[in-house]
Amino acid sequence: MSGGHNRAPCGLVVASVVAVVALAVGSGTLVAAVANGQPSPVDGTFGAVSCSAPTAHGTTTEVTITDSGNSMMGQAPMMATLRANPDTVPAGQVSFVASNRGALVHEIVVLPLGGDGPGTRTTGSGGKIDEARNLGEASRSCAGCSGNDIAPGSIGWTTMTLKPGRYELVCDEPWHYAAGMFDVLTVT
Ligand SMILES: [Cu+2]
Repeated sequence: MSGGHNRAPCGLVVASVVAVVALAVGSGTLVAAVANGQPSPVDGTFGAVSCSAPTAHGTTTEVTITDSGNSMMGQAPMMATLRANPDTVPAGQVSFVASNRGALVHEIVVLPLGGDGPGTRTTGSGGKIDEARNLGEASRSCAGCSGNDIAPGSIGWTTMTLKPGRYELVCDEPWHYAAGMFDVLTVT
């Protein structure tokens, strides 16, 4: 245990120190990205991530997030993708490890799939969807559970118990869902 601190909002105790593991590094700027749990920006390191998730509980699905920066109008990400692999897992504990390999901040939120199918949620005036049925989320940089967002070049993670069914993994940063940042996870 980590001495009773760093208890994440979703109830999991996360490690107080996350090892810095550089993957696929093509740039010398990606060093010491995690200090005191505060990741620093890793500009210019597209595709790289600056930390690794702890050993996950249950079945792990890796969620890869990419983008090509903001549009010129600045309101929506370009070529933003969110893909879970595998996208079918057995019921029970499921861990999501989300790697932000884009240039923008992202997150993943797990919601029951709506009856109209993926990508059909209504986007409000602020570019956000209704998260009232949020089952859990990964939205911290190099840390578990719920926070503000996952910085570029960082990993966020969370674990939850899921019943059989279909779920939608979404990024609910403003206008990201509308730009196509969702994927379906099937729990069998
Ligand atoms: Cu996003």
